[in-house]
Amino acid sequence: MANLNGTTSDLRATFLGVYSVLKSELLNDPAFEWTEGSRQWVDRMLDYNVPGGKLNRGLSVIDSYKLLKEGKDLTEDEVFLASALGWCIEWVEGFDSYTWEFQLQAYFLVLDDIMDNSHTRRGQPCWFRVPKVGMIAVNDGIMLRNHIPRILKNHFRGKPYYVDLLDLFNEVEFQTASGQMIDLITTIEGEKDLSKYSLPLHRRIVQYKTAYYSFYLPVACALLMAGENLDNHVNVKDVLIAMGIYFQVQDDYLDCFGEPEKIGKIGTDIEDFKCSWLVVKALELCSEEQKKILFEHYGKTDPADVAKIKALYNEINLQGAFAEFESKSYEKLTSSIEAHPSKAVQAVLKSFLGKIYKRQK
Ligand code: DMA
Ligand code: MG
Ligand code: MG
Ligand code: MG
Repeated sequence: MANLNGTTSDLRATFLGVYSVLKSELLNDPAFEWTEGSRQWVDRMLDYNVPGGKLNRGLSVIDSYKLLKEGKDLTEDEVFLASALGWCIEWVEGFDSYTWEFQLQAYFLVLDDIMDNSHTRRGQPCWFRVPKVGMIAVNDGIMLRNHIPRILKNHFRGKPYYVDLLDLFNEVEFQTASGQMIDLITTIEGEKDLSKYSLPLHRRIVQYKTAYYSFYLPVACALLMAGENLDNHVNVKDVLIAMGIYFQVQDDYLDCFGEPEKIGKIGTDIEDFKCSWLVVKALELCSEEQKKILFEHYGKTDPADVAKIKALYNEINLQGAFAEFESKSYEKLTSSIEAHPSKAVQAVLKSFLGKIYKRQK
């Protein structure tokens, strides 16, 4: 392995090298009698859904770990392990070739796209839309989920923090699945009722479906590797949750106002009757007349209905409301970060915030 403590591009190369190692271990997992066909299927499924792109996400475990070690050079072994954890999160999140994102879990995303009836992800068809894949994608999602504990077992079984690591992934997965559940059951056909949508409900959904996962998980992994007890870092967790909520508001905003070429996906929130930040904010800003339009056209698949909603969003200047939310969130997050006693932890949190502030993708 090249200079492990060198530049970002060295790190990226190392990180990709670790992916190859992990993949080849999974494709030769002794718990299964592999055939040519089954090995090829998993190989292609992994390459389609897991890596690609900027890799900021998984790299953030290495970055965070390094910052926690206050810049001390990492050993080859430490870099490998931090990368392996980074990849577990990618497995969990998937990697968006165009976005920085943590599209939570390759596995959550493969399933999310089925449930949200989405068309594209990372500028290519969603995995379940690939010819011959279809609903096999459901089992592929389960497969991706099962790869995580296998990677952890292969590389962390002897570590003092192994149990905590397993527990962390389990907790966060439960929280994410619960968030996905409340995201989905608010949209049940025949029970669509915009009057139940509010900022507190939105906050609850996004905290669970996105925040634990995308922000708390990588930092918590780095903290465990650094020998820390997570119970002593509740304030770090709180800041990361707040950041995750801000991140999902951006995702909601980009679903409607982002450029599909940049975000790599075409929004479906209006059609899906999602409790998006945009519709919640619109309900707050609308006149009684405008509310009628919202109630009549939100959650319909006809492009004419969608266009009415988008025109209304423009009329009430939702873009302006979002810009205001964005700068306020940035200020609040910055001051809670600066209140943290450890400079190393501050650096981890600031690097996360810097990566997402005003993101276009
Ligand atoms: C993201 O919700 C949450 C999970 C757990 C995938 P989403 O459906 O808004 O994500 P996306 O916009 O990427 O489909
Ligand atoms: Mg989705
Ligand atoms: Mg979804
Ligand atoms: Mg979205």
